[in-house]
Amino acid sequence: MAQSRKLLIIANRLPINRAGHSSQGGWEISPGGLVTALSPILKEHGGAWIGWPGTAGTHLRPFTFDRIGIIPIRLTQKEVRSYYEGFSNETIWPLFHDAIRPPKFVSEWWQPYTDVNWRFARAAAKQARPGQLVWVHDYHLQLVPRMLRELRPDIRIGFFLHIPFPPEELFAWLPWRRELLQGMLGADVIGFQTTADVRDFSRAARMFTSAAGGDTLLRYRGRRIRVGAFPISIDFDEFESIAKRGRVIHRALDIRRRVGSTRRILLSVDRLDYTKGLDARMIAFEQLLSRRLATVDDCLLMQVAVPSRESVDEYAEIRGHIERTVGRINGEYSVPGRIAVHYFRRNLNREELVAHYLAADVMLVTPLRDGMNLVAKEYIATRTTNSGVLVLSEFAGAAHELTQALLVNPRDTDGMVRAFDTALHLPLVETRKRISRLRSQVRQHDVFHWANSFIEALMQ
Ligand code: GDG
Repeated sequence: MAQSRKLLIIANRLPINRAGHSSQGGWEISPGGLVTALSPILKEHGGAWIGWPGTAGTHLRPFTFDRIGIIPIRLTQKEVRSYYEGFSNETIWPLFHDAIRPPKFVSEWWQPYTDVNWRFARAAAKQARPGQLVWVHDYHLQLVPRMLRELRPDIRIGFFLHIPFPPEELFAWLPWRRELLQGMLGADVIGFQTTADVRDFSRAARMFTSAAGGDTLLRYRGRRIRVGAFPISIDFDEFESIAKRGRVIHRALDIRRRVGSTRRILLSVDRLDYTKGLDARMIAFEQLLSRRLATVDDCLLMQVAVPSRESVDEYAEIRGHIERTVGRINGEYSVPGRIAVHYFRRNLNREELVAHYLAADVMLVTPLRDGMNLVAKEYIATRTTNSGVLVLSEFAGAAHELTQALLVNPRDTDGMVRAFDTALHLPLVETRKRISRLRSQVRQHDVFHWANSFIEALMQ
C-alpha cells in the first residue's frame, strides 16, 4: 500500500557516487541505510532523487541510474563553504547536538543557506507530478517544506530529521529560529528519531510560531501537521547474510588471531566526529587498565575512526586530540605484541566492517549525543550466534529501543569503567538473553518498516 504512489526524495546528497571503473557511466550506488531503504521503492514504482553530487561546481543534467531518476543540484565552492560546511555543519550540527561544541552564528551563512534551499525547492516543484509524495531529508534542507508548499500547494510533503532536535532553551539561541521552524512546518508530516525530539520540536513550534495543539498534532495556518517518531533502522537481513558468508567469518577469525586469540576485543566504529564520544571512551578504557580491572593480555580497544568533514576546524582538532590520547595510552600500557588501543583511521568496505563486528566481543557505542546510531543496530544484526555485548550511550536515539543493551552515561567515567568491566564478565546466559531480544527488536523494526511507516503517514 505504502508503495503505490511515486516518490520524490530530496536530500543534500544524491544516492550515487562517482565510481572509478563503473560500466554504467561512471556512477555507483553509494552504500548507506537511506539509499538501501528507498531505492527498492523508487525502482519498483518510479520516482526520483534530488541532491548534490558531492563536488563543487559540477553541472550535470538529470539522468536515470538503475531505474532511479537522478536530479543533480549544483553548488558553487562558496556555497559548499557557507551552506554546507558553515550553516549546516558549524551552526546547526553542534547546536542540535546539545552544543557539545559552540555553534557559530554567522550572518553571512544564512542567505546562502536560504538560496540553496530555494534551489532544491524549485527543482522539486518542477519535477513533482500533481499530488505526488515528496520526502525531504535532514538539517541541510529545513526551509524546503515551506518553500515547496508555496510553489506547489497540491503535493504531500514529508520532512525527516536524522539528527536530534534540541531542547527549546538551546534552540532559542538560533537567530533564525522562527524561519527554521516555519520552514519545517510547511510539511504535512514531520518525522523525528525519538519521542523526545517530537516533544522538543512541538514545544519550540508553539513557543516561536503561531502553531498550536498537542505534541503529535499541530495546527498551523489552517493546516494540520502530524509530528511523529519514526526511528530509522538498517537492512537487518542484508547485515545478517553478510555475517554468514564464509570469507567474512574467516576474516573475523583472522582479525582475532592477529591481535591474540585469547584477548577480548572491545570495538568502536564511528565517523571521527566530536559528537561520537571517542575521547571519553578512550579515557574510560585507560581507567580500566590503570585500575587493573583488565590488562593488555586480557583485552584491547579497537577504534575504527572514519575520516569526516576534515575541512572544518573542530574536526581537525578532535582528530589531533584523539591521536594524542591513543599515543598516551599505548605509550603507557602496550607491550610487544600486545597493543592496548588499535586505532584505524580509515573507511572499511562493507564485508570488512562486518568482519570487525563479528570479531568483537563487546561493541562500544557511546556517543555524547546521536540522533539514532546505526552502528549499534548493525552490530546486533551480525550476531548470528547470539554472542556479544552491546554497551550503548543513553544519549543515542537507539537507546530508546535497545533497552537490553548495557546503557551508560558517557560523561560518567566511573560508570563507563563499570559497564566495560561488566561487559567483559557478563555470564553467557545473560549475554544470550540480551542479544537475542535485541535481535528480535531490530529484525522487526528494520529500515523497510521505517520507510513504509513514514510513507503511510504521509499518504493519510
Ligand atoms: C546520521 C546521524 C543517524 C561507518 N564506518 C564505516 C561505515 N560506516 C557506516 C555505518 C553506518 C553509518 O556509516 C554511520 O551511521 P550512524 O547512524 O552511526 O551515524 P551518522 O553518520 O552520524 O548518521 C545518526 C543516521 O544519520 C541515520 O539517520 O543514525 O544519528 O548522526 O551505517 O555502517 N561503512 C563502511 N565502512 C566503514 O568504515 N562501509
